[in-house]
Amino acid sequence: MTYTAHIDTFARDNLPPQDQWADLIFDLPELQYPDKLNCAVELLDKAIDNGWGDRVAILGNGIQWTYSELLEKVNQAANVLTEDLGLVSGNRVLLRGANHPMLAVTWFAVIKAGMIAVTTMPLLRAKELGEIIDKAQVQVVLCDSRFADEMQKTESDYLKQTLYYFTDAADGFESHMATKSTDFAAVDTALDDTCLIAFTSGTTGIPKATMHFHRDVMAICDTFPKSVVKIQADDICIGSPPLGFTFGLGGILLFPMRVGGTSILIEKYSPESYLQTIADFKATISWTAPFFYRKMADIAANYDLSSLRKTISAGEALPAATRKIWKEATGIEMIDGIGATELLHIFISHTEDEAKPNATGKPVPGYQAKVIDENGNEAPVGTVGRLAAKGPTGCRYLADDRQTVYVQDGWNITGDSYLVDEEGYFVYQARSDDMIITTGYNVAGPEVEGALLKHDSIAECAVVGAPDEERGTILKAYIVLREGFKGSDELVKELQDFVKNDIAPYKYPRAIEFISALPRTQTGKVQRYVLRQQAWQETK
Ligand code: 3UK
Repeated sequence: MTYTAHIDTFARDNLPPQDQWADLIFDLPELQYPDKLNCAVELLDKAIDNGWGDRVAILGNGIQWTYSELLEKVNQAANVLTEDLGLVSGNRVLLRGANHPMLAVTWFAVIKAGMIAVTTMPLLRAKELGEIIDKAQVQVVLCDSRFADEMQKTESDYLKQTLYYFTDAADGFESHMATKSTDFAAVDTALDDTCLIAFTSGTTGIPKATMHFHRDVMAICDTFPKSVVKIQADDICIGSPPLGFTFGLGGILLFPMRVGGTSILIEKYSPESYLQTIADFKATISWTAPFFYRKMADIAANYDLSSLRKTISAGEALPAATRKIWKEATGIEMIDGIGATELLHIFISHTEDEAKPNATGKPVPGYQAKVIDENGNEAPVGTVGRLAAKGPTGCRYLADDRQTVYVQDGWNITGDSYLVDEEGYFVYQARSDDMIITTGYNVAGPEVEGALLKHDSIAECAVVGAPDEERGTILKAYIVLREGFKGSDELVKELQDFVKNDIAPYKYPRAIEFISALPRTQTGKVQRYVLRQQAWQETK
């Protein structure tokens, strides 16, 4: 660690000590990057050098920009940051907005200017925004004016200025941009200068900020999407996750841009509008969460999805039943992959040919993974333990004691319980905190959910441990029914018998409650702790 382009050294000063990092592996030829590397230049300026200037880079919300057009806007925005806002390399700029081509402009501008993009979820409230700004010591916010309310309520001593886009006000971001040159000389950052601070969607405590280098951004573009998805120059990517969630950032924006493809950025989708957008823009690769595919499977037949060739599911485990109905509805074998904010993107997955129901797959080329027991030793085949992974990207929390919880012995410990089967596939069990101990057995809620989801009546469900006077803890299923079904004692009995027929009988849910929707995080994950709390309160 010698060269840095950062004038403001905050990020470098707050990296965890290097002996607390995960081991980094760069043995693939495609992961050899020069010491000076700016990922915005690699993804945008180099696209023009590659002759892709006239190809469509970004579509959506009534906009269609070629790579050349996008570059000009990015350069203008970068000039605003340095000339009008007086920012210098290494400063942090928080980006707040819905998925939209303009959000991509701000992302590239900040990074091209050697600053650090702090990406956020659009639904965050003032309190959460304040915590993020304090933690990353953010100087400037670029905000979609439609999300101004909570921004204006946000307090922090670090924040110097907020600039809004999509506003008629004379000092809006676009009016600044309009006065600027369409040329901008990128800052020559080091490959290990931080360019992105992404907050985890953790449910408790102060949010954790993960720091990612220019090299990390390139590494995720050059591994999973190339070797597993096999993304190509004519691919058009669609996805629902916000760009504030690295699943969306990579899949919808960075991966297509790495190969000269097209990104569709639209702010909000229903299952219907997502399918319609695939048809309208002839999208070829889709990135979203398992429950969203499940909802779409029911209505997919009504849309022309002939352009679609790859569908990627991540964020939560993909139940076998969802894989099956999606394939029946579209003919496409789903690609499941586990990723994490700490590792930036997906590190275990499989190609369509290698798909195996209920298995996440094998380490993505460039990554290594294993399952370990309580002592940190590799667990025998078929034995549940903790997932450990490493590769070209890895966890670096900004000034956070929890670094030594996530990284142990050079491995990233994701907090997931997994097993490796006889064929070397990694099979997800549960978040380690969500394993349920009932009458002496260890049960993974998702296995029971997987059994329930095979029943026609169920739209989605979650299984948690609930208190029981006699048995200590029992399994309780919270179930959302498909349209046309009604909860009843008979259906409860039918579902319980259905599960007992599919998996070991002790895993059946002794309690079942029908609810209208599952509580979810903004990244689409079921909030099992909310249901757990609910179950405990109900029995009090
Ligand atoms: C869970 C999965 C089973 C798992 C993410 C793709 O989800 C992402 O990042 P987060 O930091 O959460 C990480 C945790 O989510 N998970 C994700 N994918 C799967 N569990 N099967 C899966 N396929 O508990 C993991 O530890 O929000 C996903 C790309 C980038 C991401 N940041």
